[in-house]
Amino acid sequence: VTEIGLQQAASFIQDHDAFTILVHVRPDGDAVGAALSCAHILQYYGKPFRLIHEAPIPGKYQFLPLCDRFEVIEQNMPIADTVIALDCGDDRQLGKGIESISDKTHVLNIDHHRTNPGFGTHNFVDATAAATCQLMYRLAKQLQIPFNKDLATCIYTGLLFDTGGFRYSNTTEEVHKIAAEMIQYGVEPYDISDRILETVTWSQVQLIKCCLDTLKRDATGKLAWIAATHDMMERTQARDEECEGLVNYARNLEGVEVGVFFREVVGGKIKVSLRSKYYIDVSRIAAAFQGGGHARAAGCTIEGTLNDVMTRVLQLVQRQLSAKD
Ligand SMILES: [Mn+2]
Repeated sequence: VTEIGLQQAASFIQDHDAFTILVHVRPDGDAVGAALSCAHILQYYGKPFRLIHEAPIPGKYQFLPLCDRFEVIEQNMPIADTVIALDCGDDRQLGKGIESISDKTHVLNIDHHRTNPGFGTHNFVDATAAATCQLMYRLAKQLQIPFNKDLATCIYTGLLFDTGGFRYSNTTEEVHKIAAEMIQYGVEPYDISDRILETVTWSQVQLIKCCLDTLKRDATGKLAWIAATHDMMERTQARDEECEGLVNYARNLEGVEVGVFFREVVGGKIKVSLRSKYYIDVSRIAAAFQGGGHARAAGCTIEGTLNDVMTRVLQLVQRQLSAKD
């Protein structure tokens, strides 16, 4: 694994000519914000770029400047010479995007997941960053890109999203300082929070109603979980990304240390989201099931039935919890 610093990441952009920008599957505010920040940087240099994804970007991010440049390619991803992969904890997170990478592709991996194995040819990974957009900010500064409202809006969106509206444990002085600077460039904090964090769709609320019926906690009260079945997704017509935040109904319960969300996905698999409050490193639990993430927010996808996967994951979490008693 070649770890590179900020200066070398900047050189990577200066030294290459045409870029393909990739983000993780089911992109979130940080992934889309980072991709579009990157697009703005390349645009400033007049360097051609493509934003490629296997599925359409969720509607709530469409207001972000340059989001219309995303191309949906479901089949035959074009092989790229130079890729910038953003906010991808590992190369499986690239989904079909991985098909655009050959042995000859130069890959700059910019990320902040502590479980990132360094899958790029160049890896600019800083797990102390709250968001990949925080790294994009540093990169833009290093490259002396003049900030404007568009670039600032993309960076601010990533910071806002990955800190849960400046509330999570990754909210630092640097995060607030960058956010304040972005506001100086014209970012409208209320407009972005309303779009990204506050607005819920009707189908999302119908799904929340169903899922709340599944909310349970263990005898210690330190572990709680919630689930969404195929049937619930179908009945409510909710899209995948509308499951975002459901894990917090488990996590936010008073006395709970670890909250878990289970969702049936296609192919007999269960997607698991883990959140913790103070002392359990959920990225380790996710890693035990070939997943990854951060200390307080992680995830994995496990083969098996809902009940089977629940038992396996909850047992492991309980073991971690009792080891800390
Ligand atoms: Mn992120």
